[in-house]
Amino acid sequence: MAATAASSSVPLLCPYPRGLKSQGNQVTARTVQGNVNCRAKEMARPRARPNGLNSSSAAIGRRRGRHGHSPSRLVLSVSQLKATARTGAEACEDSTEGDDGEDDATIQQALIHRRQLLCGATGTFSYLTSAGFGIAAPVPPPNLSTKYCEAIPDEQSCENCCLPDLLKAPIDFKFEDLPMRIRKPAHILSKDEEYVKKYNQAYVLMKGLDPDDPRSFKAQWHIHCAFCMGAYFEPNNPNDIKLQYHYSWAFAPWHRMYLYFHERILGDLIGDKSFALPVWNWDNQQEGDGGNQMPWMFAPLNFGATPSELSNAIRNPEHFPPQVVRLDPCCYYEDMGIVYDSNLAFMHRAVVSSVSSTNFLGKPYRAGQTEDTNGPGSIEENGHNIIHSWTGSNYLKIHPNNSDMGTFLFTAKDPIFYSHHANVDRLWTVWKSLKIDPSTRRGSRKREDPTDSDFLDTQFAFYNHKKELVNVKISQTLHTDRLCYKYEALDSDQDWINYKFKPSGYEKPSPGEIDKLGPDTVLKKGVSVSVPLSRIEPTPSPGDELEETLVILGVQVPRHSVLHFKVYINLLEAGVCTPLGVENFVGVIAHIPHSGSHGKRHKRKVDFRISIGACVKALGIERNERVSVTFVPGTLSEDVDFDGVAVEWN
Ligand SMILES: [Cu+2]
Repeated sequence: MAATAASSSVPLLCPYPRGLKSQGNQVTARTVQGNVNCRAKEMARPRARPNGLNSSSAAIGRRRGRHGHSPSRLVLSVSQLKATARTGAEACEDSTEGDDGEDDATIQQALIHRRQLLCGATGTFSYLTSAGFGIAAPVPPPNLSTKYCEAIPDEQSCENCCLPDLLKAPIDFKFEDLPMRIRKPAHILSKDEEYVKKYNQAYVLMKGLDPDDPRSFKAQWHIHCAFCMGAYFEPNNPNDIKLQYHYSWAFAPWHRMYLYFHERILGDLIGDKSFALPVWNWDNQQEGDGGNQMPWMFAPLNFGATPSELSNAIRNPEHFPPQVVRLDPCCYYEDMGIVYDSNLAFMHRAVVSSVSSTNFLGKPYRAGQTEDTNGPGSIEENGHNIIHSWTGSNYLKIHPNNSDMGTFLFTAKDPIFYSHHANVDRLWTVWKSLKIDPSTRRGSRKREDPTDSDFLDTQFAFYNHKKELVNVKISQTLHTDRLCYKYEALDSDQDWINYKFKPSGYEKPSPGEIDKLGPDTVLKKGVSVSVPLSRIEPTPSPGDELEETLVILGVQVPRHSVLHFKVYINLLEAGVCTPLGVENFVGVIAHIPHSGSHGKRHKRKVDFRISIGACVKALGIERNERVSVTFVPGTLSEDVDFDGVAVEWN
């Protein structure tokens, strides 16, 4: 059944596209215009690594050997522990790096942390298995030298996503002294002529910059392309691992800082330090408000700008305003009441029903980890992915798979991307502010960012508005007020936060019916498939404070095509047009195509996670040992196998 995408799974590796100068091992990135012929020729890459960006990960990487396993992984020196033990609670003015000044207590904390990892203590055992090895470290920042970047072998364009290399040493990020910038809804700002003209002018100037300038629009979209498509090698790692900031806990903080620097560059170009990006709050279902439509400011004509620099030719014309966003990817409901209601139910499950950081932000991403061993959180897997696909065009053969917005490679070429991601970033702040906990039995668990030092000390690199290369630690990204921006409070959030699910009207399946289910584990377009799920609680604790998670094991996600399915508990009758507002609905899984995979295999095996505690509580089946799980596939270009289902308490 893999025939559909067979042509795109050919290991096409681009030679240096026209427009790139090869100088021995040095490759200088220059503009690549239009389509470039790709040939199946492997690109030469230097084996040498840049020096010492993160000595601890280098040392650990060496010990781990080629496959990431080594009996000596239990042995950590004190200096390595120091390097991985920072807790990241840094002051605004003091964002300096280094190992000095850390006391024994911190080291002790790291020792305890490591011991927990190795012993599988409650809540951290999944880290061990998800990383694929026992000892890890924070992901070091990329070295943006073109020597350590590889062209992306896209079938159509052979796009080179490498960023301009200004041969500058990175500086550490420091919080800036800026006015507090308020990011407001795009549909409201679309009526503000002064704002739209200013925003448009910022893109006129950005698009006018030389592509070798890291502030240029091309360089800006290449940032996303580089770190979603695997252009850069992880520094100090001998295993040819590519950096990937999607599918894990790195997703939200990396995109936050991507937007932060993008916004600062736009503001600097128009001389306005108070400039703030607009927020496309597609979660807003208030009828007639326009929040859940493509905002008008991104249309081709705007207040005399022809064409507007905020527009983009490659979008789905069937979704232009006044068409409303549809977050259920499986059914085209005729009744608009069901569309709005399903959108609210979807948002509730994605943001409110996910309580643990693992389920909301994603699984850990540590040094030496490949994209195959991590897992996305609901912040990425749900509205984020659905809106990407919904916005992109599915009409252009040369840009298939809902390009530009719906494909990893081209998505940031559309200015609407940054406004969409501002909403994703906003939802992270809303999630952290929520006091209600519908998912655990006790109902009092707080929503918190991970406190693991591998999360806090992971670093990213971006160019700032002065063309300086800046390394940022995740610990510096966690509070928007420290970054001098915030989001306007929106009433429409309450509609989905306080959403009440309704009974389906169907009888729950009997134990006998559940026992007869399975063993079919293939997702076929438009065909529901039900499997039994054994809910074994952890002992001795009865799981009162733990979040119950459905893990869909080993889903063989086709890299190059769209995959959408929705999931229901104890509702064997669930079908393509079963609304999301029934209390049996637990979540949606959506995948964005990932064209160009450096000749890797065509499918990526992923464990997906969905919080089911709130649904189980509402259905009153907390004590049932077996329940049914029904998968309802929507868009699928081919059949998708998965290994099975399991419950995890985290
Ligand atoms: Cu992204």
